[in-house]
Amino acid sequence: MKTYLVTGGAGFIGSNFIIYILKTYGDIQIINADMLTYAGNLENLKEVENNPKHIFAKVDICDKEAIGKIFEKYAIDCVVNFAAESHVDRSIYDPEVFVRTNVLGTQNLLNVAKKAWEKKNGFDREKKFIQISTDEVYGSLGDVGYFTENTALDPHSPYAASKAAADLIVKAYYDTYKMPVNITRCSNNYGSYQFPEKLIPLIINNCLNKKALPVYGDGLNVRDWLYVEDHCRAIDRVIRKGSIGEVYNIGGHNERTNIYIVKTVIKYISENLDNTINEDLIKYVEDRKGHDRRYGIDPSKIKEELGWKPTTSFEEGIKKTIHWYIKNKAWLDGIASGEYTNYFEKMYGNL
Ligand code: NAD
Ligand code: TDX
Repeated sequence: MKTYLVTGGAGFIGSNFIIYILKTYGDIQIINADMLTYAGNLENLKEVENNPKHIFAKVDICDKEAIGKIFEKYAIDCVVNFAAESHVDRSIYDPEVFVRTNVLGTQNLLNVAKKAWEKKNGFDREKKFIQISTDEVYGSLGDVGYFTENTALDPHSPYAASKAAADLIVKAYYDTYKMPVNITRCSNNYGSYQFPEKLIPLIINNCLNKKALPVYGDGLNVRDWLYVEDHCRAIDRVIRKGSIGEVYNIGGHNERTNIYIVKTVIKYISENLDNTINEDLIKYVEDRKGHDRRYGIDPSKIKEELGWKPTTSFEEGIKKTIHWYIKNKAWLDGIASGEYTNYFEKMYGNL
């Protein structure tokens, strides 16, 4: 039996990852350390709530003592660090917590893992620290070209800068101590359990509630979209086969403009649920400060070296996703109250 410490496992990608791992393997138990910020939700883990191989601990990754206790109690084989403040717009309003969690939290996890794993003659090669990072650390692309693992880091938002700083600390633990690490940098994810502050679930939620659909700037910024289960399979591949110290970009060449995404959601909902929903709901609003124009991942390395490729096309994934939110409207309604209402009003005013 292997034991993974998954941080941020009550968030969007972390919960999908835990469900994927427990469904796929019988010999892995997961300690899920999540502080349950506004973005953490144990409802995301209903599918595995009675599974004894999922052990939840309400823990802040910055808390040395609490993380230390987890390592004392369990023989952790692998840390998968999803825990983060993850929303660019929130980082523009309030960067401080991004530095605290994303930078200092990652450093704390590295340090506790190092103490537990380091032996006299170095590290046990079976142990691994996986840092879940993002394509945003590379900055923004023009109309051509892609981010490779060798692209220089050039983050723009406070969120992206905090993730880039964390990546560099992880790299330093490899360069200095030869700690067994990998960094993964994935493009925009979409799928079930994504918090409705992010573009796709926000647009779906607003369509379902017949509210205006905010599109920043000219709507022509491009993001490279990956279905969350494909991301989870890629991380699994990196844990099992990734060469120590390496960075792996993850993406599936699914670049779309934001306005294309918004129109796709409207069309699906109009054809399948409510034909009164139409493009009149679109509202162009003030652009995001420092808005990156285009992201595009070159996934050649993970494809060639680890044999991973995405299995869900964008057309299939977006349909599955919209359908999931329609079926799970109660989950959305549960979130879209309280803190979310205040956030929405602060961000979008009276749309
Ligand atoms: P999310 O915001 O949905 O979830 C983050 C989780 O971390 C939440 O459950 C939250 O409670 C927890 N958390 C926050 N601060 C914590 C702390 N101090 N201690 C313990 N737990 C804490 O985020 P997500 O979209 O699932 O992203 C997960 C990771 O993947 C992040 O590191 C993010 O940078 C990265 N990533 C996300 C995307 C994307 O498109 N969503 C793409 C690439 C990389
Ligand atoms: O209301 C909106 N209107 C709009 O036009 C929102 C919320 C977003 N947008 C635009 C901004 C972006 O160009 O849509 C695009 C996607 O925005 P987000 O969903 O906020 O994602 P992004 O900023 O691209 O960052 C995401 O991908 C990389 C995740 O939030 C990060 O955690 C991840 O690292």
